[in-house]
Amino acid sequence: MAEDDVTLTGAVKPKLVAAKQAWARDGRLLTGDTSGHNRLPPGQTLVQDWPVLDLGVQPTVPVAAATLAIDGLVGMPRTLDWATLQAMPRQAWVNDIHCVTQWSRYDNTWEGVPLPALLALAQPGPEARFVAMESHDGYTTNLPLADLDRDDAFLAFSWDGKPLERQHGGPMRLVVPHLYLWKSPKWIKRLTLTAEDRPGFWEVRGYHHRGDPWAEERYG
Ligand SMILES: Nc1nc2c(c(=O)[nH]1)N[C@H]1C(S)=C(S)[C@@H](COP(=O)(O)O)O[C@H]1N2
Ligand SMILES: [Mo]
Repeated sequence: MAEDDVTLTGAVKPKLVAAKQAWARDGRLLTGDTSGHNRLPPGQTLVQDWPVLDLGVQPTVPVAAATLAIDGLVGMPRTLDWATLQAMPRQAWVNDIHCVTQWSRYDNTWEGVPLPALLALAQPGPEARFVAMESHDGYTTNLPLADLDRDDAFLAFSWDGKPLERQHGGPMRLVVPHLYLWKSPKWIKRLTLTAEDRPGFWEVRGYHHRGDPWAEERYG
């Protein structure tokens, strides 16, 4: 096995996928209360631990394979390798995260590189309005470019002062804290800028294209 081979552990959990698809069909967890400016978004429950949520397949990504491609409607397509990413100016963040399966976790401390700095390296074209994101486990999700090109969205390498654990997307994942956490791909490998929105894994199964937790954009 070459040092840059990605290995996959586990199998996709069909029951989990079917259950979450049924939630979307039935509109579960919706409260109709989108007025508040509370720290806890409507319908959410605060947790102290950090649950692990994914399709059931966890890739092991050696740093030799930990590259981030930025392509599509860009002036300069890039494949940024680990050394290049580590050499970029780093920042720290403290934020709250919100999973559509109802849990929220406060005061997470992270280190990484802000997404505007990464996107700028590829020179997004004027027609680029959306981003299709792809991970090593085959997971995909989509967002308007404006939701990634903001200073609170970042590529994370560490959590709570330690390298990001594999189960949470290590060695690197995106974190987009103003939206539900399914918009924060673990084991990220590619960002493709597009003119049209391209729904990802959960979006084709009834989940929202944007996912603002305060507006309860769970489904649709
Ligand atoms: N690559 C990948 N990223 C993913 C997922 C996944 O299955 N694969 N699941 C998403 C969902 S639904 C959630 S809630 C968060 C969970 O992140 P955590 O396991 O670190 O809590 O990851 C998101 N990013
Ligand atoms: Mo989730």
